[in-house]
Formats: sequence, C-alpha cells, structure tokens
Amino acid sequence: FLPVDDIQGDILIGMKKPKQLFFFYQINDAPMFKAVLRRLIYPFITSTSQLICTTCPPIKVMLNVAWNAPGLKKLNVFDDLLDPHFNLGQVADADALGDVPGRKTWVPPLAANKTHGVFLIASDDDAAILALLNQITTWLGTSITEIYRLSGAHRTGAMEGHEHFGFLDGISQPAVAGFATSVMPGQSLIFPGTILTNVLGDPNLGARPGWTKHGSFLAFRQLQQFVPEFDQYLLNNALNDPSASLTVAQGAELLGARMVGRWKSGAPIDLHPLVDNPAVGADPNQNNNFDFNHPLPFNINTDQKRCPWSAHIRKTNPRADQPSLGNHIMRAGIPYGRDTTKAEFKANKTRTERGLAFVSYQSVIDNGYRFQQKAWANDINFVPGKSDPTPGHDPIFGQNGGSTRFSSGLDPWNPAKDFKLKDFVVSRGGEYFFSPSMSAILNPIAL
Ligand code: N7H
Repeated sequence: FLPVDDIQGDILIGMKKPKQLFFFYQINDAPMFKAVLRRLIYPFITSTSQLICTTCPPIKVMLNVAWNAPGLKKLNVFDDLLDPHFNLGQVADADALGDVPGRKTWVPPLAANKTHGVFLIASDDDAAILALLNQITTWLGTSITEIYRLSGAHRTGAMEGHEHFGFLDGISQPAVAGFATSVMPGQSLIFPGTILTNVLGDPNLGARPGWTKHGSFLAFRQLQQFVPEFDQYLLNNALNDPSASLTVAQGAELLGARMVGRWKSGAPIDLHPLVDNPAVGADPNQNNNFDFNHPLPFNINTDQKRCPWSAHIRKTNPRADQPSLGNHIMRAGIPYGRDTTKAEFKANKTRTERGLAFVSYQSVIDNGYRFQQKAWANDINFVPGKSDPTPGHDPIFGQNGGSTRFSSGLDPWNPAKDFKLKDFVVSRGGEYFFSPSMSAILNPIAL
C-alpha cells in the first residue's frame, strides 16, 4: 500500500472543499522562503492520510504546494525531473496545445511567465482561506511577490457538483492500485505510477531523482466557459428524429448530452442514448458501467447511435475503443466565477468570466493532460480505425488554435453531418508544476 502520509492530499483524492484558492507567486529570496516553508508553512500542508482519516476532527482549511521548473531552480534544486514539458513550461507549450497563437487569450499574469510556485488553499468558506493566505504571506514577507490568484467555488443548491454548462462532474476517476479500497463497475484500475512519480508504473521509475518518489506533476489550466453562447448553439442546432417528435428544448438537451457523452444528470448516453435517466446518473454502481461496446449486431467502429466518437468523455477515456492505461489522469479542478445570470442568458452573451480551474495530476505530463488535449481532443482523426465520418474535435475542449472546429456523429439520425463549432471553452493560460511528497518538501526543497 502507498504511504498516504507522504503524499499531498490533492493528488489521489482531491481536497474536495466547496472553495479553493490558487495563489501564484514569484520567489525573491530563496533562503528566507525555505526557512519559512520548513518551520511555519509545512505543518499546514495537508497529506492524503489527513484527508482519508475518518476519526480525525474535520480540517477547516487545507493547503497543498507545488513549484514549476524555474521555481525549483530558484530554490537551488537543479535535478532534472525528466519531464521535458515540465522543464519547458506551459507558456512554451501553448501553441502546441492548440491555444490561440501568441497566447492572445491568456490572462496577462500567466502569460508573463514569472510564476515560481502555487499555493492551493481549500476550505468551506472564503474567510478561512483568506486567513491562512494572510498568515502565509505575512510570514513570507518580501521573500515572495504575488503574481496572480484565482478563486474557485462549487456551485450551490441543485447545481452542487455540476460545472458551469450544467453537467454533473467528478463522476469518473481511475482507481489507483495500492490506494483504492474498491473498484466500481466500469472504473479503470491503474498503476500508482500513472499518477505518482518514481513508483510502480512510472515509465521513468528509478531514473528520476530519488526524492521525486510519491510526487506528481500538476497541470493547471484556467479554462473560460461561454455558457449562454453554448446554450444558444444547442438551441440553434437542436436535434430531431425523422418523425420530428422532439421539442426544440429536448433536441437541444440531446445535442448537449451527445457532445459531453453524459446527460446533465451524469447518466451516460452510451447506456441511455435518447432519454435521460437521473437515477442512473446518481448511482456510482451504474453511472460508469459502460465501455462504448455492445453485443452484435452493434459495431463499435461504425455505429454512433449511442455515443458519438467525438464525445468529450469518449475522447478523454476511449475505454473499449482503445484501452490505454498509461494515459489516465486524476482530475482535481473546481469551477470559478459566478453562475450565469438571467440577463446573460437573455442576451445570449457572457458578460463576466466563469469557467473551470482545471487541475490534473499525472506522472508524465505528455502521457496525461497534454496527451488527452493534443493527441485525443484536438486530433480530428482520434479515435482511429473508425469508418467514415472523421470523428472531429472534442466539442467541449478540443482546440484548433482559434480556427473553426467540427465534430461529426453528434446527430444520431445523420452521423455523417459535420457540426461547425465555436470555441465554448477558451484557454486563459496555465502552468505545469511538480507537487512533491511531504518528505521531499523538507528535503531537498526547504533544505
Ligand atoms: Fe472534462 N464538461 O462539463 O463538459 N468532463 N471537461 N476535461 N473530463 C468530464 O465523467 C468538462 C477537461 C476529462 O473517465 C465530464 O466525471 C469541461 C480537460 C476526463 O469517462 C464533464 C471542461 C480534460 C473525464 C466534463 C473539461 C478533461 C472528463 C463528465 C472545460 C483533460 C472522465 C463527468 C471547461 C485534458 C472521462 C465525469 C471518463 C469528464 C466537462 C475539461 C478530461 C461533464 C466543461 C482539459 C478524463
């Protein structure tokens, strides 16, 4: 079993608090930073064992820490972690990820490429987050400069657990061998080294510096969502069957479900292709129990009546299309920004920014987040081996450098039809970090 007291809490299980702050900073004074980290900040860093402890008092405010490649160098840690994309950073990777060229959509502080580290602070309430942040920044004084902050928050009421387009999120995560106590029906069981560095299953096991054991690479992306524009698109392109039995609202709901691969309730369309089944969406024994294949005469390579090849959850976890255990990620993101207002829906226009503060953990950036973005979501030919039509982009977050995107298969009655898509999700930038083990934070990082 994995030593859960040595692994930061966000990696395998997620801090899962209703509020989370991402605080990006530059390090000015390494000796002072290290001393404060070691003596004062370290006791506040939340490990996995603290998160899974059932007999401990609830943790009011949680903290995780991570640094990018220039940050580790700034802290006199010069070892090569053997991840080329971590070494280069996300600014250099933006065009390859399919962002609008020249990082035109990035928020300036992230585009400026001055970040060294990030504090992830999570709690039930903003006041507790700000109190801890205030304490940390007071201790650190002039040894850091704030670069940027992003506040995430769960949606509330009936929308709790749903992201801004309205879909239930956080349903499907891989089960990590040596950590998971059970594997739910349909869940992938993966080696710990797909997520954690320098343990069984990490392709660079043994080659990386010893202290990277039980760490993980953290890919952060600020992804803006254009909710009224997405809804308007669904209405304008509402699906209908040959006997025209669907209302426009029903046809729009079906199109959205086919883009994601799940109904807003979480029910997979592979199991419930034409009508939602909220009971299945809410049931962990059923909501992941599918693999896109079905008994004959169904043909997984020609039939898109159930789930389109381009659907978001099929592009990012192709299951029976292409079993690939090494390309899984642990997602730990949180929505940011206020709910869409009535005025915005009425005008079909976004007026204030909202989206997903996306976080994924993986042992190799190019096998995890980067692979899913570049080789799966952005590649119009993925999944290969399908007969016509070409699958197209992932309609949710597939990127084409700001140029037109398309998906086929979205209309079950006319799968060859290409849907021209706007960018409903736009990159506001991000960075690649390394989230070290609890012991590595003390040595070598804070040493
Ligand atoms: Fe996705 N969405 O609301 O449409 N995602 N995602 N994602 N995503 C998932 O199954 C969404 C993004 C994955 O194992 C669900 O837990 C949005 C990025 C993976 O079956 C929904 C954005 C990447 C899965 C969304 C966004 C991924 C997944 C269904 C951006 C990686 C699990 C809930 C704003 C590069 C697939 C669930 C599986 C599921 C949405 C981004 C990956 C509803 C809005 C950047 C691996």
